Amino acid sequence: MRKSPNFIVIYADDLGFGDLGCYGASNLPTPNLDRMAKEGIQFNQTYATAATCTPSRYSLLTGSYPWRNPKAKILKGDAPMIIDDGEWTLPKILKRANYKSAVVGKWHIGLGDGDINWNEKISKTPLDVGFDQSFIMAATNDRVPCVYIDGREVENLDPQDPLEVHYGNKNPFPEEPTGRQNPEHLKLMHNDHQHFDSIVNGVGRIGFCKGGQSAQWNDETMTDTFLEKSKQFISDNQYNPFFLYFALHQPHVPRIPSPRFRAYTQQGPRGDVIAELDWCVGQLIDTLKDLNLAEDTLVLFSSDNGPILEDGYADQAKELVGDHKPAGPLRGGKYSLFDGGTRVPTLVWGPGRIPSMESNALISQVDLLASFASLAGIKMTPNETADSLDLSEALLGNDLKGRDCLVTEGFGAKTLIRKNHWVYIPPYEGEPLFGDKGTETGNLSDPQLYDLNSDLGQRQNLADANPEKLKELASLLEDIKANSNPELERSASKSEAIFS
Ligand code: NG6
Ligand code: CA
Repeated sequence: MRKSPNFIVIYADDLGFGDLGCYGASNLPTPNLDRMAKEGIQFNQTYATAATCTPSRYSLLTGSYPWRNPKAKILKGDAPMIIDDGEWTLPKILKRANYKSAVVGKWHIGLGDGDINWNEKISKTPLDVGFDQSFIMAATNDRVPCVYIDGREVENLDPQDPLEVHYGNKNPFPEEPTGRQNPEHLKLMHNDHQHFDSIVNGVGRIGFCKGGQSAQWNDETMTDTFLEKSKQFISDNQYNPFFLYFALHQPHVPRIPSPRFRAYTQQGPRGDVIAELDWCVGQLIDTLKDLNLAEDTLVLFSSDNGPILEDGYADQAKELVGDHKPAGPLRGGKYSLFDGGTRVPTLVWGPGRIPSMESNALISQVDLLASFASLAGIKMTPNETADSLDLSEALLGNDLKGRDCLVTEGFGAKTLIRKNHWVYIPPYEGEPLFGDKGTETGNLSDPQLYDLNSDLGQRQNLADANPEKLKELASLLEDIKANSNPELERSASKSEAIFS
């Protein structure tokens, strides 16, 4: 077994804490992920930093909380790159130990540095923030452009049919069909007023596009495409250390599985794409085994934010969900300040290195940067790690405690703090429900305090009953936001002790 493992992060999109068999889902077949959980560590207290995608992904890669960067909010498909040149990223750090890195799948952290010309080389891509290879979709699968970007270029683009992309209220391509004006072209109907712009593959997307026909992705083969690219990268790098960030699109909308998984579950497209995701993970694990890399690789599976049933398309997710609880016992989901927004299924697998167990260590995805660096034997200074703590011992199953506290955010960078088993949500204006999607936002004009030990579902607000705790957490949150992170100082003195 090699001392420093390869790292693979498999990142699902909008998968909830209750969406896998190993976390209690009873009528969704997720045998591969359940096996990973059984053979490795199932973490019950791991958090994405945000209840939406861009900010969580930004933190995972940079080791920095998203609310420190005002640009880290849900991005349009043509938004500029939000990682600055001077920022550390996981692939940049791992380069110090000669890791080769690739991103395959959903990016959504911005591209280019202003107006993108999709027909030329793109100036800022994952290749500019440390990745050696990149095969991505720009944003989400419900947003234009609906093309793959290989390195700096749109794949399969015909120069005779240039691709144009536009976001805004006014459609600059009135001759092209839209979901709003041409619903007869749709094979999947939108049910809000955002997912009805340009039609690609019979699905209305957010944003307008024109041209680039030959480059358009096929939603049904997207998983196979990403899987093939990942397998190729692993195989090409089997003799050197590597980091693969495999960012899958399931179960984000539009949920269009390969025909092999159509009607595979009782839960309609949302269940089917989760089954497809599970299959894909199984294929990746098989690849590692076939190449004899299983013992040299640490695979971490997680999700970027909590679940949502309906998010823009009439795909029967609500009607068919039955008894299944996508967020498990947690309150809220995607967009929410409650735990269902950010507490996500998290598995770590690595035969020979990772024991078979469950862990309640408190971990934030922001910690992956410092933890992977540490596992790769890379020494970092505290200012390089920003908010990221070295929780490598927790990832290996040796430290069962993890952090004391972490900050997460709901929709719109509204921050909250968890310390040990206490959660404090500051007073926030806004609707109690997110649009007509049914998710509870957690907004309340009064402060909220919950004790997760006695009240996992966050139903009993103890703010009035425990003013001291409330004050303690409120001031800790302010401290961290003002940049003095007490935990980081603690971990810095710990690492000095280790390295001196
Ligand atoms: C929202 C979209 C949603 C999804 C989300 C991003 C509407 C009403 N909602 O604005 O469908 O695309 O952005 O999801 O359009 S995320 O997982 O990438 O954060
Ligand atoms: Ca997401």
